[in-house]
Amino acid sequence: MTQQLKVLIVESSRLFQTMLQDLMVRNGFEVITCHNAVTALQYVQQEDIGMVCAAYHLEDMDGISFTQKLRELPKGEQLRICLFTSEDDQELLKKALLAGATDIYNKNRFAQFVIYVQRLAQDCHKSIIGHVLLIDDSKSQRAWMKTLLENRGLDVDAFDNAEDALSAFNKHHYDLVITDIVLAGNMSGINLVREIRRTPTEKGQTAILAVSAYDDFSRRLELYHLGINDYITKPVVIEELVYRISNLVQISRLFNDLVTERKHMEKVALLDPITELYNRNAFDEFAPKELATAERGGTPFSIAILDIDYFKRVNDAYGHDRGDQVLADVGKWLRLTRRKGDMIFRWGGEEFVILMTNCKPEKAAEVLEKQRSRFNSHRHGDLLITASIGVSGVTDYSQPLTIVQLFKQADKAVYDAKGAGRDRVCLFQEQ
Ligand code: GH3
Ligand code: MG
Ligand code: MG
Repeated sequence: MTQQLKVLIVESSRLFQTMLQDLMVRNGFEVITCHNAVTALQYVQQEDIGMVCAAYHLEDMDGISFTQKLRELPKGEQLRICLFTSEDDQELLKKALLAGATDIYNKNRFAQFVIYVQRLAQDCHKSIIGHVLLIDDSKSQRAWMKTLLENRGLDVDAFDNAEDALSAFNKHHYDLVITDIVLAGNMSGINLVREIRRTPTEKGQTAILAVSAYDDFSRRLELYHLGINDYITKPVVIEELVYRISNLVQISRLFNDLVTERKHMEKVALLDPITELYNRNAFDEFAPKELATAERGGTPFSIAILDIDYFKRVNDAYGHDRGDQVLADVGKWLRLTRRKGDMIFRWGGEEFVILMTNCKPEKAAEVLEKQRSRFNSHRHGDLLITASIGVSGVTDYSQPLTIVQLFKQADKAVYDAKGAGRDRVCLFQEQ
């Protein structure tokens, strides 16, 4: 997976050479052709060849010796070597692979090779989307790596020291951190990894690829222990590096998508779609905590239940959709008129719950009475809607109540308000 893969075709059959050449050019690769192994070996040394496609039987050498000679060249290790034969000889196949051939193809099943080349082309020309933080104190290495990554489509911020990189890390979102281990400045790559993993937010999970010139086993283990995702030794094999980076960036982006999705799901699970207020799940989640906080701080805490009067009639007279619109309107109205810090929930049906922290029940009733009179003068389209409200609360925690007990008290007060003629606020009274 280099920027522009240069392919050397070594084949004495003119027909097969043309077939291979056409295939490569169609898939966007640059091609050089020759007829024999000796010329091919010279080309590999002079040109920046990434892949060799050669006939198994060449006029001056067989495929196994040719492969071995290719692998012995300075950049031979990184070559893709594909050999072609017309024979289905398993022994020969095994020998070629042992000699270092990447793969061996049968000329009579050329379609298989076509598929391979198409895949390779997809990989080579695919750009990777992502933001990378690169730290390397060698100027030439840094520039080389930055160019390589940018050529693949990545956005790269490069630094020569961990301190500056860390401040960039805290400011921006990165899909991947690639860090050298020995760095300029006072902070090593190991410390940088440690600092990143210490970050308490999701940022702390950012993928990290460590690069080191010294492949020390215990240091590598320590880095994995600290939480790096991958490790690579210098000098790097470009293809391998790009594959690893591509994998890490893709996994990281998938992970981020998952986190976003999970947050969205959590939000959806706690919200009522009609009124966009918190729902009953949210009440179960937050209300006990709010009460516990009030109890710890010794501050008063009130709970109110608002139940729309004769709501069934709205549905009966105007239809369910209109009923939903009224509910949405009431939700919006409650959100707009609440005291700062009040939490509002749609409990279900036409019932709403309001949690009023730092508010005595008598005060809550007074506030809600004002709200109720304004609520009645607020027209929901051409409809006049009224509501009955029950309030309860605690000021003294010598005999603490649970949120369920408080809710039952407020519900009893709603019942009293309904009994007394509706359209009013009732404070819970012990019988
Ligand atoms: P009351 O004054 O005694 O509270 O009378 P009410 O009609 O408001 O109370 P009741 O409990 O008899 O009826 C509540 C109605 O609320 C019945 C149901 O059709 C309606 N309702 C519950 N949930 C929804 C909803 O999500 N959308 C609509 N449109 N109506 C709902
Ligand atoms: Mg009701
Ligand atoms: Mg009702």
